[in-house]
Formats: sequence, C-alpha cells, structure tokens
Amino acid sequence: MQRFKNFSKNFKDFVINSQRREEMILGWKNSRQFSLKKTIAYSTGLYFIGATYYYSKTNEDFSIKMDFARNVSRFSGWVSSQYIPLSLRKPLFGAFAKSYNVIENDMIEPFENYETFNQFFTRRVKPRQIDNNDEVILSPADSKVLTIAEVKGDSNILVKGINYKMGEFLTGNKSVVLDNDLFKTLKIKDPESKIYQAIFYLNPGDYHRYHSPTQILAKRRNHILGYLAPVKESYISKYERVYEGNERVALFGEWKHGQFIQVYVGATNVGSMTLEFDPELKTNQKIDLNWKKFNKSNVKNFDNKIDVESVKKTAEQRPDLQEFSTEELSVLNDLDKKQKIPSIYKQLENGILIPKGAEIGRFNLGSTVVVFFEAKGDLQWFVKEGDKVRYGQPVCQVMLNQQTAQNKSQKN
Ligand SMILES: *[C@@H]1O[C@H](CO)[C@@H](O)[C@H](O)[C@H]1NC(C)=O
Ligand SMILES: *[C@@H]1O[C@H](CO)[C@@H](O)[C@H](O)[C@H]1NC(C)=O
Ligand SMILES: *[C@@H]1O[C@H](CO)[C@@H](O)[C@H](O)[C@H]1NC(C)=O
Ligand SMILES: CC(=O)N[C@H]1CO[C@H](CO)[C@@H](O)[C@@H]1O
Repeated sequence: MQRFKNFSKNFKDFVINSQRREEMILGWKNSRQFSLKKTIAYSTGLYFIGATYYYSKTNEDFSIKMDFARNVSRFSGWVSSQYIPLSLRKPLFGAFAKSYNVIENDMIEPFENYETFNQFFTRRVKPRQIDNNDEVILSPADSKVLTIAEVKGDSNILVKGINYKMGEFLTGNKSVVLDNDLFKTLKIKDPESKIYQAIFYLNPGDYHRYHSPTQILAKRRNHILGYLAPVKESYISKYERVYEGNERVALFGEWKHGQFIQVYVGATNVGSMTLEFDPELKTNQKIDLNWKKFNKSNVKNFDNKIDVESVKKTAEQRPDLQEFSTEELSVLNDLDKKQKIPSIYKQLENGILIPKGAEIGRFNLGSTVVVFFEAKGDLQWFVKEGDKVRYGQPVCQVMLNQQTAQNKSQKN
C-alpha cells in the first residue's frame, strides 16, 4: 500500500510539478539502476519471444499468428510515434545510440530535435559521395552483407543452410516457381546474362533510409501482405519461410544491364516501409477481413500511358475543357500523376526514373533489403559476406570482358 502511495505521489509530482520533474529526471539519468539498454533489450526480447511462440506453433491457425505479430508491430509503431518531452530526448536517444552503435558523426541534427522515436530512427544523415561509374552498383543501405550469390533458379540461398523460394518471394503467390522458362524471363536484356542477388541486413542503430544502388527505371511495385517475423540472422538461420511469409514491398525496374529488383522486407516491429514516389503504398495496415479472403498482393504500375478513363473523369470535372487533342490529354494525365512525386524523380511514359544514390524510402526500424540484378560478363565484388557497408559504398562492378582479361593478366 505504502509503495502504491509513493508511486502515485511521484507520478503526480512528475505530471504537475516541473521542478520535481527535472530533479527526478536528473536522478534517473544518474542512477545506476536506470539502464535504457536493459529496458530495450527486455522489451524487444519479450516481443521476439511472443512472436516466435506464435510462429513456431505449427498447428495454430496461421491467420491468428499473423494477426498477433501485426498487432504487436502496429502497437510498437504507435509507441514510437509518441511525442517525447525535450528533456528526455538526449538521455533516451543517447542511450539508444550507445547501445546500438549509432554513428553520431553522421547525424545532421542533435538528439533534441527529434520529437518521437520514429523521427530519430528515420533521421537523415550527412550526404555522401556517390560513385558515378554506371557499371558500379552501390549498397542500398547502411547494413551488413548477409549473402551475395548468383541465382540460377527458384530456390536460392538465404543464409547458410536455409534456402528460400524466389518466385513466391517476389509475387506472394506460392504457385509461381521460377524454374526453367519462367526463370529465363527475368533476363530482359540478354538471354546470356546472369542474375545475381545481394542481401543487406539493417541493424536497429543503422540509418534507416534506403537509396538507389544505381540509376533505375522503376516499372512497378508489388506490396505483399504478410507476417512480421524477425529477420535477424540468428532467427532466419533457424526458421524456414520467413522471407516468403513476411510483409514486403518488391520494386521492379531496369538498369543499364537489364532487370533490377529490390525487395524491402518487413519484420517484427517494422511493418512499415515507404516509397517516396508512391504515396498510395500503405504497409502493415489493420486487416479486418479474414486473411484468406484478403488480397495477398497489390500491384501498382508506374508507367504513365494515357489513361482514358481518368482523363474522361477529369474532363467531366472541368466543363471548361470540352475537346482535347492527344497532346492535351497526355498533359492532363501527366498533371494528375506528376504532382504526386518529389522532383528528384522523373515521371517518364514507361516508368519513374530514379537517379543513382537517391533516397527511395525508409523502414521504421531495422530490416532487410534484397537486391536482384541482371548483368552480362564478369562481376567484381568489392565486399564479402559479413561485411558492414554504408549506403553509397560500391558493392560490385560489371567488368567489360577485355577489362577482366587485362586485370587478370596484370595479376599474373
Ligand atoms: C489484433 O487487433 C484486432 C483489433 O485491432 C483484434 O480484433 C484482434 O483480435 C487482434 N488479434 C490478435 C491475435 O491479437
Ligand atoms: C498464382 O499463380 C498461378 C500460376 O501462375 C496462377 O494460375 C494463379 O492465378 C495465381 N494466383 C493469384 C492469386 O494470382
Ligand atoms: C482484390 O483485388 C481485386 C482486383 O484488384 C479488387 O477488385 C478487390 O476489390 C480487392 N479486394 C479487396 C478485399 O481488397
Ligand atoms: C580491381 C581492378 O584492378 N580493377 C581495374 C581493372 O582494370 C580497369 C582498366 O584498366 C581499371 O579501371 C580497374 O580499376
């Protein structure tokens, strides 16, 4: 009882007495017992245990398990968007930064300027030098390289001992198996090309925005609804089907040497992925319908062909414009779409052009980016599995054949 009285007195002081509040916060800051690292570790641990529990019970109804993980993630999303008083920001974000090795030198603004955890997670960093050689592919994010490999069919290595199914991963449809003929359709530039994959894992302390590894013409995206299991290496090394099951956004496009696909994978507490040029994309939304009835994937095309229906509608709302020439129609249609995307991207007729190194979107906590690309000839990798990389850092380069030969003979 006494304890409860003390607690409620302290609580009341904290709320209404600003001097007491300052004292208490100072006390917490100096107290040995107050360890944010511990608190974060325990609560994250609890989330993971809960999610793992639901995930691993195989005879449970999958839709219930999924609902649970999504609810947990939506809740932590809500928590991380709550306003944090100025005096608490430095101690909270500072402790987080220490625990998760945030590179403070990289930050543009001081801790005090972030009003919520989410703002801090998704902070900007100082701009970096971008290698403009268009044969070079850059890292999309500050992250750890999990896997680099050539992919040859539907079943691909995720981490040692665990494979995943590429067709289902890209489409959300279990029946799509990228074997033989279907796999060949990935090579849009040259049937002799190879397809490579590189997987980048983001830690909670890393910068959370992802950037374009090269100049890309984005053609479409596929938002695949799903589960939110952890994507930590220790977890995906143990459980199969994490990548096939988790919520994700696949961005399909083209680069100099053909196909270029990026998949942003959600995880526990990270339901939320964004694309700067696609405001309609909303991830980890509440699903009120039965999971089985719900559309599993939502595709949006980024082309800008004349959409007669939408032009007609615009025309009905604008009686002043009675008759249109083809050019006027396309201008009208353009206006509709152009206003929605930031000016660093260019809306072209067959897609959205994203410059090399440009910001593409963000995660609300650490997660994973998987990159697939087509290239002919030899690749030179500048990184190896397990390396820490930063966005903008060169990851590999397509070698023109004679260049490779030259380099090889130079080595000998
Ligand atoms: C998830 O939240 C919804 C409402 O927000 C609730 O109806 C549902 O029962 C929750 N599911 C689980 C498994 O907790
Ligand atoms: C999944 O893929 C199969 C095989 O390509 C196709 O027949 C089926 O219609 C697809 N299902 C959905 C929901 O798109
Ligand atoms: C599912 O997708 C179809 C076609 O895109 C659409 O007509 C339908 O309304 C969608 N259903 C739900 C529940 O979103
Ligand atoms: C890694 C390496 O040495 N690459 C070189 C191969 O040869 C070309 C052309 O001589 C150089 O530009 C590369 O730097």
